[in-house]
Amino acid sequence: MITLPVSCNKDCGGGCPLLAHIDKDRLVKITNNPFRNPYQTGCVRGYQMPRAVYSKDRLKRPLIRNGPRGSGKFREVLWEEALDLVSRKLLEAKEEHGEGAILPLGGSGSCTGAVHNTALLKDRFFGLLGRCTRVVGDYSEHAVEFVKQYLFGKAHTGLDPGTLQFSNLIILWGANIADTRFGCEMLLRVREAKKGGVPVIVIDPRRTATVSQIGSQWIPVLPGTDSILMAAVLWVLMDEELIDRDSVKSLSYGFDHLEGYIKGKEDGQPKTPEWAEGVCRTPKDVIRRFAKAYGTTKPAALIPGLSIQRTWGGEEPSRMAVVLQVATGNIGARGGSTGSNVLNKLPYPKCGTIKLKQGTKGTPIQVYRWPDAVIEGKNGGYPSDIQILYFVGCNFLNQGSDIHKNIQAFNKADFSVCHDYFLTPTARYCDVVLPVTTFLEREDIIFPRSNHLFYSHKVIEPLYESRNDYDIFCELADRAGFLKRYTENRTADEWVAYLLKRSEVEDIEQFKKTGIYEGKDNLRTGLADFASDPVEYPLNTPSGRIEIYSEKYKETGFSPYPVYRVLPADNEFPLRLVTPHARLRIHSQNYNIPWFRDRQDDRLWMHPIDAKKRGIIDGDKVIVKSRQGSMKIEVLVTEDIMSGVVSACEGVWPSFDEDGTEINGSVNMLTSTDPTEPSMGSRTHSVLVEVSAGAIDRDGG
Ligand SMILES: Nc1nc2c(c(=O)[nH]1)N[C@H]1C(S)=C(S)[C@@H](COP(=O)(O)OP(=O)(O)OC[C@H]3O[C@@H](n4cnc5c(=O)[nH]c(N)nc54)[C@H](O)[C@@H]3O)O[C@H]1N2
Ligand SMILES: Nc1nc2c(c(=O)[nH]1)N[C@H]1C(S)=C(S)[C@@H](COP(=O)(O)OP(=O)(O)OC[C@H]3O[C@@H](n4cnc5c(=O)[nH]c(N)nc54)[C@H](O)[C@@H]3O)O[C@H]1N2
Ligand SMILES: [Mo]
Repeated sequence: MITLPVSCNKDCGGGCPLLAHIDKDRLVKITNNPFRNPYQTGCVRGYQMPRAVYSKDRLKRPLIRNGPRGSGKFREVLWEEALDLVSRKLLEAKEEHGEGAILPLGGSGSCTGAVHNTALLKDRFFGLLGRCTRVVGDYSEHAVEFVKQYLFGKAHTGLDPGTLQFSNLIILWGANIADTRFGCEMLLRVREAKKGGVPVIVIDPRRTATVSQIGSQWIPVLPGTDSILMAAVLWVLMDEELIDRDSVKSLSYGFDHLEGYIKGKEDGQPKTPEWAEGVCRTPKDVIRRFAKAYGTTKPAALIPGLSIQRTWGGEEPSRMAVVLQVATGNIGARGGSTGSNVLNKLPYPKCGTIKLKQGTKGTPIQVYRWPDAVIEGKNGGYPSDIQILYFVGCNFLNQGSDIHKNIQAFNKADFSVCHDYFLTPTARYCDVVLPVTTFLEREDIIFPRSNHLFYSHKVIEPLYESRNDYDIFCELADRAGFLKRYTENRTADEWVAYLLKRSEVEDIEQFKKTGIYEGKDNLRTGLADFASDPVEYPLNTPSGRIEIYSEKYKETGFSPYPVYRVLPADNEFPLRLVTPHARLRIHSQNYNIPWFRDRQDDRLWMHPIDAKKRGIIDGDKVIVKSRQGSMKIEVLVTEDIMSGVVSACEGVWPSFDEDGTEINGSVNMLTSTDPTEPSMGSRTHSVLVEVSAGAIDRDGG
């Protein structure tokens, strides 16, 4: 048995330091890396990765479709045939069709590596090829990244999780870190703080694993109404004179505008806890107690999840959370936070990645609207008529909002290609599917969400005929005549060696042996310099301070300071659906592997009051409908969710019965590609639905 350090090159944001155990060229298990610090633990998705690697469903050879789209009928072909076809189609599109005829999508499949990074490799290839439609934005954090530039300019807003040992209060606002991780240290750091007597508060429509595992306080809030709850917290802070006026004055610009709004000077409505309770359903006394504790306990780390901004109007809580940290004097303080995206990384140890050679030009489309851009094209006001869809490391048929629309987009395109290691719902609709390696079949340097680099060894040879994305793009670049520009004469392994040599890692052998390189300071707080001396270290905003009021933001057509904005109710669809991330999946990954599927709770959570009203009992199969579509799903009746809200995890692969009804509970049947504005980000947690017992399939009746 030999052991080698590895690290998940996956999109859950963990990137944990792990150890692969190999016996006779076979990967037998994965455990924690013994050289890690005690807070850096992996999770079941990493430990159980051998189940994905050796799954019987792994794609073995390239596939070319020979049945209707989506039928799953393909013939296995030799690499030469598949690559020649893909290359011919790309070059034809380039010559015969207009600018933007090719739409490259994806990148989250492997996204933490320096070389085997599906975002970087894809962009490098298509930048050199040309004729592509430029895509901007992302599904994860677009609204918060959008507002951040107005609030802070370019500053980093992350924190090193070790700084939580200095917090006296931790607020997880729509963040379910027991399941979604937010870096491999966050959970144990928060748990340790709680054990040491620090209160941890979770604000979520569901009583999540984070609440039960950490033993924290649960404050329920209706989804998409966080801006209301935040406004009421500000009202109490003002009313109780708990605003840190020094912090407000030295660090921010325009607080007075917001203060007028909170007090009701603009619209005659003071944003009191009584008012807030009517909309966000958090009890007024809870709001008051929470605000007082928050205003009197320093330092307080407000850690917002990304969920609060994947909502309609999600820009507002993303701005208001920062105001809360300014108002309570927690910006830049060790043990505090900026109140903004904690995944917005602080600088890494110096180490390069494979880079873009040439960017794609032209008017961009927003990724959230990709199917609309394909279906509507220039006639619909989009910049191009798209002929070719090219997916690398994503499952957007499933993960993009509105599956019906995504299928329509596939049917509109002339040709579609996918690189993956499974025949995902996206791959099933493609014309050509190219089998790729997993991270365990190649060397890479991994960037986790902390001041570390991890080394991830190749622990087994590529299975079957799978190839690295890098090598696939090399073949296509060769056929298109720009191989040297793509590779700069380096193989993938030579790239890893080249980047390491130029990195700050001095003892490369040691790094490969332990798998862990630690940067100099692991107790950094975003905006610490600025907060310590805002004159010496101003932000690059017009005022040099945090812009609570922004003239530039006003140009978007929305309020220059944060206000509450809530999706209007719809009587036909009275329930609010949230679609959180599943503990045992990374989005849609692992759904096809029985071990994970059997252990993942993929039921629709529903409160007993809502169930009773509809004659639904625990275990029933029900129909969930929205304006976009419908799906069938089993119900879990539970008090762990607020009444008026239902929840089902994203990432389930769809399957349809003879009538065309989706029967697995694949939530993007219900979501819409109408984005939140002005950022144009996703709003997958703002879905209005109705649930009916119409399809009840009860034993004996
Ligand atoms: N296991 C696992 N971990 C992951 C991922 C994964 O797929 N699986 N994906 C990774 C990626 S790419 C991302 S972007 C992040 C996503 O990170 P998040 O967006 O933070 O994760 P979610 O699970 O969508 O939501 C977190 C919690 O917010 C609650 N919530 C939903 N809507 C609202 C709301 O309007 N207000 C409040 N206060 N709470 C709300 C949900 O009930 C849920 O418990 O997770 C990363 N980590
Ligand atoms: N309703 C709803 N929908 C959502 C969300 C939500 O909260 N609710 N969350 C959204 C968010 S935040 C995100 S980030 C997106 C994610 O959406 P996707 O990016 O589509 O996520 P995955 O399902 O993880 O798809 C990644 C694919 O890449 C493949 N893969 C893994 N490694 C490699 C590799 O090295 N090379 C190649 N070529 N392929 C590889 C995997 O097998 C998998 O099929 O989903 C979004 N969709
Ligand atoms: Mo994401």
